[in-house]
Amino acid sequence: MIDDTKYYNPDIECAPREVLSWIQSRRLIKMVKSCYNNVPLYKKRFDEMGLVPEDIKSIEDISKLPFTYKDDLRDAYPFGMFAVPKEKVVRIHASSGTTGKQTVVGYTKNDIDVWSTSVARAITAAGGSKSDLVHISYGYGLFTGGLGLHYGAEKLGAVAVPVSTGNTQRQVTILQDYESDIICCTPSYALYIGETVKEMGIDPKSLKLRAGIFGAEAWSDRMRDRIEKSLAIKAYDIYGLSEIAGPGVSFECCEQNGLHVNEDYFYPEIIDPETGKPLPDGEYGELVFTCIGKEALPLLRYRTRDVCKLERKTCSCGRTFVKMSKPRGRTDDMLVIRGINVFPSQVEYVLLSVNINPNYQIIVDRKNDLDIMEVQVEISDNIFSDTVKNIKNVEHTIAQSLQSVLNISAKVTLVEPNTLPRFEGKANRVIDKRIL
Ligand code: DLL
Repeated sequence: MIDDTKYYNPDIECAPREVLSWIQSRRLIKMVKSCYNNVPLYKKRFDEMGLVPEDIKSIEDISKLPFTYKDDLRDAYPFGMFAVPKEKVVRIHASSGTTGKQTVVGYTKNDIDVWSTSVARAITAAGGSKSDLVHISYGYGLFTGGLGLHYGAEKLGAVAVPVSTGNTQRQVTILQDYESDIICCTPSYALYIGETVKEMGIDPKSLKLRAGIFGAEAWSDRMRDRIEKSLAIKAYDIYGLSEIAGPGVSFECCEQNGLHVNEDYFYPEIIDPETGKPLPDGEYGELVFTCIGKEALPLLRYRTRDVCKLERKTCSCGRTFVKMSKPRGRTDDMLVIRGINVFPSQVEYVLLSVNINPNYQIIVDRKNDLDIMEVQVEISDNIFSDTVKNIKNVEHTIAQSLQSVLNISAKVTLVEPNTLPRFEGKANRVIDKRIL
């Protein structure tokens, strides 16, 4: 007997695999027809490949389909890949566009329902219910974080508190006064809110808060420990991207070990980013999604550039949805320093492993044709007031750990408390002077 207080849609979330495959096949067939008939780019790609919609008979045929790239959306800016007329579109969002032209995404009424349902499942998996107050500190606006969590909380029947980002002391006061049960924001902002709780002299255990739903950027399990301690909560991961829907494409359950993909709506594959060939479960590669439940922007095999792996074991929570590992980072976040691949998340890992809060900045430069990397690390008051010798020791320890994890030497500079930027949204910790 399924305990349906643990799931938002128990029949789907715990469905036998054959049932899921059947749903996926039916939806894929419909989606492929819509793409071919309504999106000129897809018609062109199919024609070039000699493919017709009738070639797709089940989900097994997915690898016959062409890929879609971020540049396809940019080329069609703003609405050129929409598969429905404007009268059917009820919402627009857009990606931040920090690495080029924005990508604009659209939703029909039904798409908003699919998305809100996905987020309602995520909040339920983090232990949320109708009786909870959900404090939302993701940004509201074209970014999908704020409104995504907001509609999900309302769909569930919980109380959505649309605080958005900024004014961190006020955030803490609201958490205290409203007695919020769940907080949603980026993990970097959660850490900052935790610091502010401490600075305000508040015991985190005195807050009613019991869970946090954090995503929009890569974060490690050590970072999870840090956040859980500083806010006295359980911290759950939520993943998503605007092109596919927004937050809620996948989410963590009570195991806190991998994210269940809402695969009745978003079908995942892992491919080798170089060859484009599908990789087996358990191998790291690029995550690719096909929207199988969306109307306005039904993307086929969208290349996310996120690096992770899939696992299809039964989960103790009872869900049968495939799990993806926490994304390690993005292929385009990766720095190549003296030929070695470095992800900012590895620096975070090193700092947490030597018990230092991950407030850091990576500065990459080139001198005499040689790449150099400096990691500036902000440390706590007690270390900073220490002797110069001790400071040098801490710098040395960090540099050694960086060397062993990254296989690259980096200059480590400790900086005074509260001097590096804090982030209310996605953190941007890299200054690459080679490309400025
Ligand atoms: O970041 C949607 C979102 C909002 C997800 C709030 C979770 C919470 P975009 O701005 O389009 O959408 O950025 C998508 O962010 O391809 C990943 O590289 C990264 N990302 C999102 N969630 C996670 C996560 C939103 N949990 C891009 N872990 C994605 C690691 C994440 N990276």
